[in-house]
Amino acid sequence: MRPLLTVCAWILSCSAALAQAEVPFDIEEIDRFEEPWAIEKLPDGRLLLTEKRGTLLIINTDGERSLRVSGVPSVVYWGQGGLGDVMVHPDFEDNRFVYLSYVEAGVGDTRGAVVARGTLDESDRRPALRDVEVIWRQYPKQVGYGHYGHRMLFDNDGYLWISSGDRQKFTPSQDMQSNIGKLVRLHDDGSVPEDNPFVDYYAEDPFVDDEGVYPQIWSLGHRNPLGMTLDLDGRLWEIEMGPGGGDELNLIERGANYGYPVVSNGEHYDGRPIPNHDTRPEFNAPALWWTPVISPGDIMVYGGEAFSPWQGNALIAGLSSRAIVRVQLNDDGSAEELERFDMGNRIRGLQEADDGSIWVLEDHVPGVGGRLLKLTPKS
Ligand SMILES: [Ca+2]
Ligand SMILES: [Ca+2]
Repeated sequence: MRPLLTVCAWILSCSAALAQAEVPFDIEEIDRFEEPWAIEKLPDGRLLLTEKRGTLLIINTDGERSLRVSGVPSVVYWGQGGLGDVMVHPDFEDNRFVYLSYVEAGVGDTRGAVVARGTLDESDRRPALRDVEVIWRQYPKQVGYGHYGHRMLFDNDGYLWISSGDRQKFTPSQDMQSNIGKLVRLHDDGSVPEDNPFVDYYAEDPFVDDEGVYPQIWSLGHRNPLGMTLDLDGRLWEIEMGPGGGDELNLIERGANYGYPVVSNGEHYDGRPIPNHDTRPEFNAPALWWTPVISPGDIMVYGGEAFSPWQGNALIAGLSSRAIVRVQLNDDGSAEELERFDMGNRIRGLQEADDGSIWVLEDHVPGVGGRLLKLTPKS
């Protein structure tokens, strides 16, 4: 028979675990969607929302009926691909620029992520994207339907950042003649900044023609980067899905190599080992990594007042972990997980609202679809 004291200790630890899972926010369901992938705030507080099959919606944040935007390019919807991220230009109020990432077909059985820019026209009753132009493409296109990455960000200097996943092909992440498995840094029209780290990479090599994609590259050795964010000091952080184990949070440095597929703190899905980061110090190690995985789908840094203890912390959307993970980002480039809120469903997107409340996107709730939620401090 189990001694009484042990049972009590067991019950106490159970209740402690439950208390930890208690969330400090109220959750309001705003609306339901089909496979929503990304949310972005418009300057007036409304939201843009993408659905993976190829729908762009404008959401009135009081939960009133949303408007479908016409003029969205057709997308390849299969596997992990479809319509992906949405982002507005920092000067959106003047230029009305909206950026979309999505998957397009190539020759034969190939495909790849692209980023397109258009202008949002709301002069009519029905909103439309006009003058849509592809300004960036993953190169080269690949067979398969996974690891597009294709998150976007504008930094405080107005540069456009795109995360480009490894397309489940491993070695392109280390190949400088491919922009796969990289973070790229561009001007807002897709042109390459002259001061990018690898602009002169092949300058001395007579066998490499100079029209490659390598000048776009800012950092390499990434796997499937599904989120980028600036912290309150303007530093760029990125999260990426590891293989079997080894999800990563990385502080991004100019020209750095993050090691994949040479090193990873996870292993191949079939169990074959991948050397860990500490065996190869020439590669940048993650600031924080997870085994078992959290499956990070998005990241944001919180800057608001509503959840003031979270100011400066990163919030990470967890897919398989069905959680929001709160992480402290330290001045020395390290990071630590502070707590984890069990949300019960796959979290795909996070966006801070003007009042400091937080928009949360669940991409698949069984029997329901996807949901847009709003988190506000517990009343
Ligand atoms: Ca790595
Ligand atoms: Ca390993």
